[in-house]
Amino acid sequence: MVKSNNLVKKTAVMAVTAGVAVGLTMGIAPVANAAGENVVFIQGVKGDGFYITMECGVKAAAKKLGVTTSTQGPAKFDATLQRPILASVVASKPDAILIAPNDVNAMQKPLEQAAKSGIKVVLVDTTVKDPSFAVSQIASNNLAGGAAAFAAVKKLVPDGGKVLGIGVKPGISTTDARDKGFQDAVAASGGKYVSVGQQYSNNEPAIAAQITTAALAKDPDLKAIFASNLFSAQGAATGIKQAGKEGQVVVIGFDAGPDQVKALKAGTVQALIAQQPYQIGVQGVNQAVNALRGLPTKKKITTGFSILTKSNIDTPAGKAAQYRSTC
Ligand code: T6T
Repeated sequence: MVKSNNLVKKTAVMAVTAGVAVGLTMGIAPVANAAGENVVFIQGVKGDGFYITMECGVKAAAKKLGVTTSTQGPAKFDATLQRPILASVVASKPDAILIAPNDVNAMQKPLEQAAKSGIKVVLVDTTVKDPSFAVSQIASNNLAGGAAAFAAVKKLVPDGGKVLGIGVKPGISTTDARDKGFQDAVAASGGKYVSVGQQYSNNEPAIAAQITTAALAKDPDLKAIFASNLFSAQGAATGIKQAGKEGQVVVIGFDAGPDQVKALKAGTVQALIAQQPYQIGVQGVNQAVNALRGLPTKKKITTGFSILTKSNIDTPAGKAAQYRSTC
């Protein structure tokens, strides 16, 4: 059922929309349509440079479109913590929710119910098993990102050898896809590269560091590590340092937070795959607002990524790709 306040706003907006052809052709709701809709952004986890940067994009787009926003996030990347946040946001009856679901299964029903209650739901970054209830999904091509990580390993370790994957935990659509993209590419190398496993940090840098030191003790001839998100990569870099293997084992990390950029510049990490969280936030708000204002929406939007190395990190493009710690 559509909420009544939503209907009132929508009707007011539609009356204005009729005369605003430019916004319609561009597919973005113009500010003249502003009805002060309320959009809530629920992050995957608080204090993560990726979601902080996304929040900056959300705020910028909201300002442009005359929409009010607020942001919340669980203290850990954990559906048992994200579900109650979603429940209280739904109870506050916003017009739209942008959310990075913590788990493909556990967040399915509550999000379906939110959409059924009339709230426009936009999935940003992560998704769920059946996202058909969502207005739009905006994310990187994570499978391709994992394959790109392997391409970087191939370039830096041309003779092949043992490689390790460090992910977050099974059930997260993004990191699962990156891990698969990487491991599938390793398997397709015809034995030149051999995976010594796919392990999980639970988004804890300390666990990723332990995994790294233990893996190096077990396989001293390990050639490369792919850490598929910010905190796993941060921990992998720490583990490499603790083992005194800086520059001897190639580390490819997903994401480009300040700490990871530091590790790249220091030579502990050799390449970073930077996503476009700011753009994901902007597009997320655009899609939510379009849905609320009766304008066309896109079911799926794929944002890009770039590979950062020591040689391009200080170029204007390299600088622009880095994540923010504040807006
Ligand atoms: O890599 C991002 C995000 O894309 C992923 O879904 C979860 O981890 C991050 O937020 C980085 O910490």
